[in-house]
Amino acid sequence: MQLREAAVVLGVHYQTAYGWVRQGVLPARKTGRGYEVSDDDVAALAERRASGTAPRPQIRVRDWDAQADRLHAAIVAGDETLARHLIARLARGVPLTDLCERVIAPALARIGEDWVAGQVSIATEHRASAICERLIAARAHQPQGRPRGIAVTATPPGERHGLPALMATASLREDRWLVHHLAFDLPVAEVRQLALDTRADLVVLSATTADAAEAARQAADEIIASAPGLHVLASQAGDTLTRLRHLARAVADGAGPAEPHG
Ligand code: B12
Repeated sequence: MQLREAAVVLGVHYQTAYGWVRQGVLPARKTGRGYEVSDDDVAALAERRASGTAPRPQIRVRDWDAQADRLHAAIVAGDETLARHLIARLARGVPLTDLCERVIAPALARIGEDWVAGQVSIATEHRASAICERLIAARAHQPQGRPRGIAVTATPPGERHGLPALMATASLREDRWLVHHLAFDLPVAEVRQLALDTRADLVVLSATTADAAEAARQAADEIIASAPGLHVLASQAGDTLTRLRHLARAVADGAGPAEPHG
């Protein structure tokens, strides 16, 4: 249906529906006549609105770096309450994917630099990343309603950086995927079997280091060889959650990469 009709169905002004399209809340296809949206997506959004998980008004953050700086200071100090308040305030108007990508990941990257420079201890780094894990996990709810598809998230063997996989889970759930989050460092056969058992459409393997990216690529090849039809996305350096969602949607729309991405 056209976006104008969708706005009527959803009981909102056209500009509101248009805003949701811009923010990725309501998937749409640009046509010569404007935007076209699927009946299923409109129904799913109507259901989310009815169940109280409706999209919030978005706020424009002027200075993401300053937000990341504040979070960095809080997690280095181990001040979980302050970190929780910072994230809670932003989460009122910022999608979780943006919070992960633009605030939490940069704060963590800075901790990595601090650690290399000998300015923070390993214990401080662990405390900071554990705080971030709890902040994200508390918001990474499984949405209600018909999912876009089923995904399994994990890291390849040997990769103990679990936060990117958690962020992938949060971001895909925000995009209406049903996600089985397996955390980190799993044998490939286990990931593959769970994906088959849950009839998953997609396996996402997150990696932080170059070695782990290579392990993810190998794992992807292994899974695809033994379970044809299962799509696997393996992250590589510089990947983003926005790209992940884009690739995952291509899988859900049936135009997914036949080859492992990586
Ligand atoms: C926290 C942390 C840890 C924690 C992890 C805890 C946890 N629960 O995750 C612990 C303490 C376990 C750890 C261990 C180690 N770490 Co460490 N760690 C970090 C740190 C500070 C943050 C990692 C993080 O979460 N980053 C934020 C992530 C989310 O950002 P990102 O990688 O860009 O991910 C994005 C994309 O991948 C995307 N995404 C996610 N999934 C997917 C999937 C697909 C398909 C796509 C498209 C996109 C996508 O989403 C993310 C957000 O944008 C980094 C510093 C840094 N620069 O990141 C060092 C860092 C990664 N660690 C490093 C090192 C060296 C190690 C150790 C080897 C240290 C040691 N000597 O023991 C071990 C390795 C352990 C192992 N075998 O894996 C180095 C790696 C250097 C390198 N390039 O190889 C870094 C860069 C620190 C540094 N500056 O040197 N670490």
